[in-house]
Amino acid sequence: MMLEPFVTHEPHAKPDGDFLDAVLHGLSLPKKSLPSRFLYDAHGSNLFEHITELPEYYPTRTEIGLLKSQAREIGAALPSGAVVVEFGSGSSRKTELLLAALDRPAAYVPIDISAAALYPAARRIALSFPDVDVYPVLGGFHDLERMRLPLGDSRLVGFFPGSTIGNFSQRAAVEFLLSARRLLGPGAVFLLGVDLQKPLDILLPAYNDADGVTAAFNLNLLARINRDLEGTFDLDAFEHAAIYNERHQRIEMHLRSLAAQSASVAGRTFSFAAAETIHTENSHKYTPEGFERLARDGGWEVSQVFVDKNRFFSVQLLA
Ligand code: AVI
Repeated sequence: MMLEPFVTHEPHAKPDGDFLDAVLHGLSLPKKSLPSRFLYDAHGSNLFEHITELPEYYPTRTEIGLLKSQAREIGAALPSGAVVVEFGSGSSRKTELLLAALDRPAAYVPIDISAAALYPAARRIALSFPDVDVYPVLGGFHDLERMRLPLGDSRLVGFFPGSTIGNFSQRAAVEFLLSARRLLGPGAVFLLGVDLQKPLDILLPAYNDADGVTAAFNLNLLARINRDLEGTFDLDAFEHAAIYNERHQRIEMHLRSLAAQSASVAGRTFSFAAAETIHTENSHKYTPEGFERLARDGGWEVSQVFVDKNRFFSVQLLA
């Protein structure tokens, strides 16, 4: 049953102002960088959906394969009558697999910052699982601290698939895990998708596909600045670059300037040297031990790990 969305917190302030402030700040840094969350406007979100279907992009199909092939084991590790709380639920594409694996799930609480993604997905889940009460919550990761879930002592199962945690800095990941712990309560468990370290001949093409979809996804950030912030970026004068940073064990996406040039944003001019980059995203790749340490710093213990046969991707159960 689809229930009235409940508002648990004051919605977060002015998204457009956030974008302008973040761009002016990020382009003023000695090493220019922009927060990766701004990659996901409507066009960027469509491009990301396209990325998840590319042959080179192994994470989505590997995680879906895992949720399908190990559904019995995952279901057995989770409480019956669970209330599933999904963070950044988006299109809720993997939720059906989890709900089907659970014994009599009671409710589903998708949390997402985009109303356009949240409500249709919540409605779809409510139609597919008529015995599950669906309570959509509009909000982003920054709102978690102020959210309350009036769900009594239900058996809460947090769900955060997709290895989106890999896009957070170490510090942001710990803060997110602590917020999730506080929101879900001490008796909850948390199921997360976590991408693992692997050879570079698999990793690099996943972020630099032959069709150039990831390049378009990255360059769309400049198009968005041009459109929304009176930007004057020449999109042909920048290229997509994805590199592996050994020290930080992460893929980094950058936009590399092909020449010395300048561009302005809302009337402020920024100069770029030839080959200078704007760092646009990190995607951390974990070892099982590295993720265990991160989980512990965030107030959780790893209780079970599900991996595919190639050990490319993991679904981690925290308690
Ligand atoms: C959303 N996130 C888990 C993706 C990743 O793999 O880090 C974002 C992405 N960026 C480029 N391709 C995919």
